[in-house]
Amino acid sequence: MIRKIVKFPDPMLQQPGEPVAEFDAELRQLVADMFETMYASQGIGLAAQQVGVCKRVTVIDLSQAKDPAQKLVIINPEIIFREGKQYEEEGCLSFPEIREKVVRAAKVRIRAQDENGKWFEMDGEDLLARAFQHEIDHLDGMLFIFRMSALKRDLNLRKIRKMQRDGVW
Ligand code: GNR
Ligand code: NI
Repeated sequence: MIRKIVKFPDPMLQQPGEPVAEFDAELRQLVADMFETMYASQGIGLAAQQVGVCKRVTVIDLSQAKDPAQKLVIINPEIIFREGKQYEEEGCLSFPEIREKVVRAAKVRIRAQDENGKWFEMDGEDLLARAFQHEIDHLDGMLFIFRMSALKRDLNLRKIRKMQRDGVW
């Protein structure tokens, strides 16, 4: 089932997610719905808060459904290693129309659980590292607009306010 994507400034987006303790049917349904919702919106990642669920669950698929081997379910993640810097453009499904460059680590290693509760570690660089950091930020209640320079943040906040006035946000 496709779920509705929560948009900024819904307070849900700035609330840290609760760690997942039960790897049950409800969790598997959430994960399935998150993939379906992400694909329907042409995203490469999605965090549970973006569908109104305050849990530390995220899905990533850089192939956008073209390669099943690239589907990642990442639960209760932490970044255990980071290296280097990259400064590239990001978007966020909770900020339609907004794209901006954000500073991130170039490489990260994460430790996380899969949908069965099994712990794994995974390295990512470039776009995958960016997706890991963007999604884990969501799980901590942190949004990419607060990673921009103050100038870019204010410009984008003003753009959002205008879209809200025009009824297109
Ligand atoms: O679809 C998305 N694209 C993207 C591009 C660069 C870095 C991160 C992302 S994630 C984003 C979808 C989203 O909002 N995930 O939370
Ligand atoms: Ni996002």
